[in-house]
Amino acid sequence: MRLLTAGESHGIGLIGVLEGLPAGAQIDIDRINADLERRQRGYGRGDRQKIESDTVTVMSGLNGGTTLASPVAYFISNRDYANWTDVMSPEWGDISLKKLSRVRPGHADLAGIKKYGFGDNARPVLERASARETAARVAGGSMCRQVLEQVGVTIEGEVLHVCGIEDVEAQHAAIDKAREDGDTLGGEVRVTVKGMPVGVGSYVEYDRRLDALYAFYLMGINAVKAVGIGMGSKLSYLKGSEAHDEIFADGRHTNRAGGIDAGMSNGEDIVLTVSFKPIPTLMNGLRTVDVSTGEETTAATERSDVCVVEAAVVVTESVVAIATLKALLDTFGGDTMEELRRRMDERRKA
Ligand code: EPS
Repeated sequence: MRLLTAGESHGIGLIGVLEGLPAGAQIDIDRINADLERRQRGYGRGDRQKIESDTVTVMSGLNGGTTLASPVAYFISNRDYANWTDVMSPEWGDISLKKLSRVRPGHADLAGIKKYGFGDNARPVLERASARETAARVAGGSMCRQVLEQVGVTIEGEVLHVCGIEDVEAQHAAIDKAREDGDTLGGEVRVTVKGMPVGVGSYVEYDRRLDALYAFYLMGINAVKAVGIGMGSKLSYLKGSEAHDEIFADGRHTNRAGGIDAGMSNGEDIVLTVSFKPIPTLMNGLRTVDVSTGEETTAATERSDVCVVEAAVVVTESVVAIATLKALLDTFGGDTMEELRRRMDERRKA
C-alpha cells in the first residue's frame, strides 16, 4: 500500500492517490471530513484556516462507500486559490509575482532554491514545502484508520506539551504571548496504537522492521525533528535491569519498549512520541540573507501559525494509520478485508 500526494499550498488544490487498500472495506466520507476539520482547528493556528473549509471529493476506488481494491483518488480544494490565480494558475500563472528572497531560517527556502535552480525566488519551494500538504495525508490516513478499525486496531493521539508546558490554559497563555512577540512554539504529540497482533514487521532484515517504518513515516511530517518509541531516548539513561519489560505468566507488566521489540510488534500497545520544532515562519523575522542582493536582513514574514501542535495530533494519527495499515498488509497480505481479518485473527489466537 502506498500514498502519493500532489498540490501546492495556493494552487488549485491537493490530490492524493491511495493504492493498495483491500477490497470490501467501508469508508465513511463524513469521517474523513471530520478529520480534515480537526486539522484546521487548534489553538495557535493562523488566518489561512479562516479561508479554508477542507472537504474531500473522492473520485475513484469506492462504490457506495465500499473499497473496490483499485486506487482511491481524491481532491481537496484550496479556496485561497481564488486570490492566487494570477500567481499559481498552471496555465498562465506567474510565480515571480509573489517572489520571496529573504529566505526563512529553518524553512525549505534556501536549500530548495539551490537544489532546483529557482534563482532568487523561494516561492516555488515553499508552495510545496508548506504543511498545507498534510491535509492530503490526513484524508488518506483517515481512510486507513477506518480500515484498521474494521480489523480491531485503533489509534489515539494527544498533546504531551507545548514548549515544555503541560497545562492547557498555560499553553494557551504561552501561545498568546508568542503571538504578541511575533514568535512560534513547538511541542510533542503522543500516539498510541491498540489492538496490533504480535509479529507485525520483522527482525530478519533492517528494512522490514516496524520501528524503522514508523520512524520513516513520522519523520516525513513537516517540522518533525525526533521520534521516540516507548520511553524512546530516555531508555539510554537506564540500566538493562531498569529498561526492559520482564515477561510473566500473565504477560508483561510494563511497556517501556512501546510495543515493539526487535522490529516486531510484541502485542502491547504501540506508543510513539513525535517532537515538532517551532514553525520557521516568525512574524518577527530571524536574521538571514536576501538572496536577490546578498545583503544581511531579516526573514520574510508570511502569514503564519504560532503553534501547530494541537493540529499536529490528527496529522500524526493519520500518518501512523498509513504506516500501521501498510505494515499489517506487508505482514498478513490480504486482497480482501475478509482475508486480512482471518489472518489477523489466526495470529491473535496463536
Ligand atoms: C497551512 C497553510 C499555510 C500555512 C501553514 C500551514 O497557509 P498560508 O501559507 O496561506 O498561510 O498556514 O504552512 C506553513 C506552516 C508553512 O511553513 O508553509 C495548512 O493548511 O496547514
